[in-house]
Amino acid sequence: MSKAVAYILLATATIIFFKFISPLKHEEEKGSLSRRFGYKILERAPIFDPIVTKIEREVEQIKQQQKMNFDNNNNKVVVPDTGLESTTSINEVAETYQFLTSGGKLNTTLRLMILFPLLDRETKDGFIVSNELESWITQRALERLDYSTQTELESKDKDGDSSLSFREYLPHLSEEDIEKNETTHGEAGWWMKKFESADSDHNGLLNFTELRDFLHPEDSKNPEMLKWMVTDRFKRMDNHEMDGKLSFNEFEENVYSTYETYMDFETYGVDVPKVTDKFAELDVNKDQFITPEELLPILPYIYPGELAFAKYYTYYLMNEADDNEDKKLTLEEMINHEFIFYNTVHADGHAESDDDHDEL
Ligand SMILES: *[C@@H]1O[C@H](CO)[C@@H](O)[C@H](O)[C@H]1NC(C)=O
Ligand SMILES: *[C@@H]1O[C@H](CO)[C@@H](O)[C@H](O)[C@H]1NC(C)=O
Ligand SMILES: *[C@@H]1O[C@H](CO)[C@@H](O)[C@H](O)[C@H]1NC(C)=O
Ligand SMILES: [Ca+2]
Ligand SMILES: [Ca+2]
Ligand SMILES: [Ca+2]
Repeated sequence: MSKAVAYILLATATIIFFKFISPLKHEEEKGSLSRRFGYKILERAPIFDPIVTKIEREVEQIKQQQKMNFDNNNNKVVVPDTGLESTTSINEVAETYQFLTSGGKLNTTLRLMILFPLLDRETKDGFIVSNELESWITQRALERLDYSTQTELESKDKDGDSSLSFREYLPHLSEEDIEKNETTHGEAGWWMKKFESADSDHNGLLNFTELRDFLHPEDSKNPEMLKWMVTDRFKRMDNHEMDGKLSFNEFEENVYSTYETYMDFETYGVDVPKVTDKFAELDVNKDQFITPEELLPILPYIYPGELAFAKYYTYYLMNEADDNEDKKLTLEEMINHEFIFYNTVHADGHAESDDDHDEL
């Protein structure tokens, strides 16, 4: 990779980040979205265009390389000249090139023209319906989960068995810490419990699938992992009694409003149960408390993960771009609303392991 290419990639990424973070001009007009919620979706939504993801990752690598050169050369800044060759073929860089305008920005109109037929798949009719959009965006979310899991695995798997032991994951913990088995948030015992919940075959190692659950509990299908997550959140919210269950007041104060916001969005406000009704419905054994198990049915609404946000992003895009309100997007409608497809502000691939989005 030449200096010029690296420079243009950096410049492009900067342009993407700053050019497209424009105010959400249209959302207020249609009424169903609060400004705050719109931003929240864009913060958590997957990146729509894989080429943007690719550029971001290349930029990340260049930065890493620069940092290494910086460190190795006693604070002398060195522009990398070979930094990407190991993981990025010249072809891929060249591919990126064809989509740049003469000003070196990504030509998003051209990109949408290229992507449109890839989305218009289930019935190739020149329209993108909600399902087609959702499956595309969900795929982007899955790729992102896999990428961050792979990155974490590669950086920590010292013995190369494609799994992580507890010590590989947290090498800084001392024997003493582990001995003490302190279970408050962030201490050895707390990590251990989380690790064990993710280790579904209990062999003391997290393979790729188990590690992904560990890193992204909200997106897990492992019931143990989900139960761990809810129990953990309850502990931190339910600080009066620590009984691990929610009373009606705790439910109303800490959970219901989040549920209501997402439900309101998903159903366009027509099907949002009242707090008393929802509490009664979830409290299956009628003891006037909600246990972590009883909360499982509404988890995607209170602790939405990447996959839930893929769905919300789909609704958002449909809502914003469907000018003639026929529940389908044409290429023209998408191009008219280009910026919302290139407006996500997520830092890719570096999700923190203790993934606290703190909705509650
Ligand atoms: C982007 O690409 C389209 C289609 O090739 C082209 O018509 C348009 O002029 C390009 N825009 C810019 C700013 O280069
Ligand atoms: C830590 O304590 C928990 C219960 O609080 C227990 O289940 C677990 O086995 C203990 N682990 C170790 C390594 O002592
Ligand atoms: C990881 O282990 C679990 C439990 O044994 C298994 O279901 C899963 O397929 C494994 N994943 C991979 C990538 O090997
Ligand atoms: Ca290992
Ligand atoms: Ca395992
Ligand atoms: Ca339409």
